Amino acid sequence: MPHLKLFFHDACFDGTASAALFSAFYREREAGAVILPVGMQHQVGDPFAGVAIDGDDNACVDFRYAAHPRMRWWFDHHATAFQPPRLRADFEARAGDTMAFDPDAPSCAGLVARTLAARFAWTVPAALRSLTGWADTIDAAAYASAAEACSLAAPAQRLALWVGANRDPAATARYIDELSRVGLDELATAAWLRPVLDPALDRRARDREAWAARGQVAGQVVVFDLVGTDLPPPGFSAYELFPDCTYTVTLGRTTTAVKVGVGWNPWGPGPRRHHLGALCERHGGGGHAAVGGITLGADEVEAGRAAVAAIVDALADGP
Ligand SMILES: [Mn+2]
Repeated sequence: MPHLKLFFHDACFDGTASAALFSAFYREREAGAVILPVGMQHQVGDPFAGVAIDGDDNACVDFRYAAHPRMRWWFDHHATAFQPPRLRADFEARAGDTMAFDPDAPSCAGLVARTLAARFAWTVPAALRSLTGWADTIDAAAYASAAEACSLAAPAQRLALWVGANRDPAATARYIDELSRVGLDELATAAWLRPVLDPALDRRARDREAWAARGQVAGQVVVFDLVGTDLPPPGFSAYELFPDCTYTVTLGRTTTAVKVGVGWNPWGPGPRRHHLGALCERHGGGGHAAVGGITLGADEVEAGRAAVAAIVDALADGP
């Protein structure tokens, strides 16, 4: 039996959706193929260091390019896919029908489906057709409202929560395999997902109440100081809970770092008048126009609080 090693962006709805689509395609192409999904995480340095790219055939979806002669299939849409940038030359030289890169694609799942359809005349099975639309929406956060972004009503949104909460690689491999056969609606009813999904749903409801209680509104900014709690950053829930805010500033501490996060509310009342990455740069951080962050040492809570105060001041400034 030929073995395919399928590297994918782990703990990511789009990564697993891309892996499921590619699995469905590959099974049709190579009857009897055994597919071994391998979850990958971004890290400082080469994430493929020490990872064996040694399947009879090897594929990678929704994750950085590996300049390895045995990586035959590769699909990604991240602008940061080539690290260091000179790896792009290797891709340009090798990319044939089995590789595709499109940094403008809202999801990798969509890129996989489109590319395989165009080059191999592959038809996405009916049960998998809703996967690409949901991957586009979830990966690009293309929601009409904060409430929609935080909703867990749709099967895809509950499965995305499971994918983020699950820590068992064997369960993720089973998830990808079943998703590739039955699609989102049927998989979302699977009893074996409940031991991870139910606590994650409860936890989300509890965290939401705690964020609502802790958010401190300062003009058009809402601040979450989460140091000393076990709360994760509120993400889009901040904009659902505080719809009148234009920016959020979050301070949190993990075992290894104090982190400041700054975001702009895309569904909020005001335009973005500040470059949030540049604002964070003043305090040793960085980021993009609409989202920035600062990472400090785990014992630097006071420095983090000072940065939060300075950023709140800066955001209050201006028109
Ligand atoms: Mn993606």
